[in-house]
Amino acid sequence: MTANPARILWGVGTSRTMRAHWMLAELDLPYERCAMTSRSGETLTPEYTQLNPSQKIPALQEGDFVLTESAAIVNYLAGRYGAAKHLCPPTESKGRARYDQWCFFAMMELDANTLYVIRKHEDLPHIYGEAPNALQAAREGFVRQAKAAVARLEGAPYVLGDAFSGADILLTTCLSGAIRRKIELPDALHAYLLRTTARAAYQHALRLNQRDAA
Ligand SMILES: N[C@@H](CCC(=O)N[C@@H](CS)C(=O)NCC(=O)O)C(=O)O
Repeated sequence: MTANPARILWGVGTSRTMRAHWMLAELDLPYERCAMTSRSGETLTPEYTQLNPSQKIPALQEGDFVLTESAAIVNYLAGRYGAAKHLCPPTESKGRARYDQWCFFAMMELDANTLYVIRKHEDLPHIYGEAPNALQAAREGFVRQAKAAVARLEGAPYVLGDAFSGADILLTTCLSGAIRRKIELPDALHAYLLRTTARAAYQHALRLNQRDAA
């Protein structure tokens, strides 16, 4: 892949930045990497705040167009450049509705409602406070919600069936985040992760998602 200054991905080092690097790798799109990391203060500069007023990574820039929110970036790239690779179903189809269902499920039930609650109260209590009850409920909530994915993945290799899609990028990054937090997952989800993380694009993105990637 050669660098293309017209496309820049801001951010490395987190499961959310990984989503964007992974989709870019699936699509073999050239881009420049701006390797800023979380909680380093780099997202707080006036220059970056102008780009992303929420002061978070990742952000994707294509010329004048700036897009934030990792799931929106994944879906934009898949929709705009991924038709031939079928990385997300066409809009207004039932397939797309099902795709959206899994994307929102991963982002809300797994990422926002449980993993991020754990992150806030386990890693950042000096900011968000100690909240052992919320922490315990979030850990149990993740396990309970993950059962919905098990029910789906016992009958199919990927969330949409036989084809890998952007929804698998979102789900995989949430499940990997849970494993890093020592949340026990059922065997069906470990088997799923073996399938998705064996992809060449995943391995490539994993390297590019590190600050010091060559
Ligand atoms: N909903 C956003 C969340 C982005 C987010 O929370 N990013 C974190 C890193 S994972 C961040 O940039 N935090 C501010 C900072 O680290 O300075 C997304 O999915 O892109």
